[in-house]
Order: sequence, then C-alpha cells, then structure tokens
Amino acid sequence: MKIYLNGKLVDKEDAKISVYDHGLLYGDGVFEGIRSYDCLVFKLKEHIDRLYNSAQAIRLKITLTKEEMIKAVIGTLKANKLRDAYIRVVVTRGEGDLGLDPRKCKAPSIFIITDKIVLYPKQLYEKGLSIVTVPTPRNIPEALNPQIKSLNYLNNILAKIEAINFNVEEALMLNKDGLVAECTGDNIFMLKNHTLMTPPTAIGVLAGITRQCVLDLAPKSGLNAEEKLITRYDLFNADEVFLTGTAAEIIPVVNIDGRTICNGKPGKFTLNLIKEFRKVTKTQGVRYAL
Ligand code: PXG
Repeated sequence: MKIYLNGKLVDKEDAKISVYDHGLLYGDGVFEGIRSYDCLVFKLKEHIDRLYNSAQAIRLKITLTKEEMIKAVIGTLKANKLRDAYIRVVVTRGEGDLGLDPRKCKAPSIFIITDKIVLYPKQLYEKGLSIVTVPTPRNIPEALNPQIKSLNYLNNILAKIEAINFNVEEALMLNKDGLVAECTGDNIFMLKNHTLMTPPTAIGVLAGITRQCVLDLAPKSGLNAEEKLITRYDLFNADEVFLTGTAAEIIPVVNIDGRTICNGKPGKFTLNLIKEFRKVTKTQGVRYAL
C-alpha cells in the first residue's frame, strides 16, 4: 500500500511523521474522508473545497493548489489500483516545538491514505439503527466551529463512548441550547408530512457533503427540504429519521432514546432516497482510469 506523504508516494511502513508534528501534539490540522465508487471519486471537488475552507478557518496555508491536491488524490488511488476506496486527506500544521505557537511550524504535513472501504453490515440498512442522546453537547461554534473538519475529534469520540456505554452504535448530539445537532460522524434528517428537515449549519454542525446531496435529491423524490431547528420531541414524532455521511451513506434510524420511530422499520422515503443516492454515486465526481 502506497501513501502520499509530502509530495512522495511511500510504502505504508515508511509513511511516518514526526512526534513533534502539531497535528499529533495538539490536533492542529484538518482532514477529509472521501469515497471512490468504481473509479469515480465522489464529490471530490466539494471535499477539496471544504478541506481548504477548514484550513482557511484555522489559518493553515496548504502548500498545494486545489488542482495539485486533486492530482495527488487520484495518483494515490492509481498507485494502489483501487476502484472502490476510502480516502483520508490530512493536512497538519507540521513539525514545530513543544509549544502551541503555530509560527514555529515551518511547513504543513500533507498525507493521503487510500484504503479498501469497509462497508457497514447490510442488515443495519435493512433493520435500521437505534441511537441515544448523549450528555456531551456538540462543540459550541463560538469556540470550535463544527464546520471546521479539524483533527480535534475528542468531542465526537466522547459522545461515541457514551453511545457505546448504552449499547448503541451512534450518538445523537445536541447543541448547547438542547437543539438536535448531529451524530458523531453523520448528519441527521427527519421527515414529517413530506418535508425533509435537517438542522442549519449555524447551530453547530458540519456542512456534510452527503447532507447537501440529500437536500438536492429531495425534490426528485417528491419531497420538500428545509434547514430547520429540530428538538428531540420533533424526532420522536417524525415519520422517518435517517443519518447521512460519507462512510454510512444514508442509514435509517428506527429508535431514539427508547422511542420507536414510526413503525420501527426503515421508511419508504428513506429507502427511496438510498436508491437515488446510489445512482448519484455513479455519476458525480472525478473519474480516473486504472
Ligand atoms: N458530521 C460529522 C461530525 C462528520 O465527521 C459528517 C457529519 C458527514 O459529512 P460527509 O461530508 O461525510 O457527508 C461527518 C463526516 C470515519 C468518517 O472514518 C467520518 C466522516 C466521514 C468519513 C469517514 O469515521 N465524518
């Protein structure tokens, strides 16, 4: 397996960065999780735009142009002959000293891992997920905006631990005002009376690429779509609930905090959106040849 590391393709065993790298010492950096489907990197341009926006927000200058970054991603996929892959692009502040000061870091570390995608069990999509609201609130945007896909994922990891403690796979995170925000690695949607709703990014959620894709797909599926403030009460009384994310794609939710959602089975609109989404993954992105 070849890894892109600071301009070179190196073997996995040789892909090492310094223990003085501020990505490791402080979580000072940004990343993207991307998928390729049958030699098509899904929404690659959108992921790269978000990466550069995250970097801009933390005043991290990426030393590659977006075009060079896209070439690096494609080059890594080709080197590993991967048709279907999970792609992790990481840009850290780089090597510095044992202090926070980012000015001590002379150049960012850039690496790209492409690996086989591990799919969630099929039965999860057929039966649907149970989730619980966890005590840890989502980061407040005024402190660390969840729109920044930073290497600081402890907020999400704490929530994930709490979900696991309750024997479920995913955590519902609220914002500091008690409004529904998102899950640890997925956005959340609810359907009520033919209207799809998802929380606005301003309340403190990641502007998910899959989220946007579903918002775009709604009219085609005969649904209205809007960004709306959502409470747990709204979710408990929803017709359908599902999560969206690069890894999970679209996954139905059938139980929240012990309340069965609708009839406890994945909803028909959710199943239809999954079908429509799968079609989109075959057409939208950057194509490469092996
Ligand atoms: N919210 C959060 C906090 C995320 O980290 C999403 C929503 C969904 O965004 P996208 O753009 O993927 O639709 C994410 C994305 C992983 C992994 O390995 C996590 C994500 C994406 C890909 C892989 O756990 N998180």
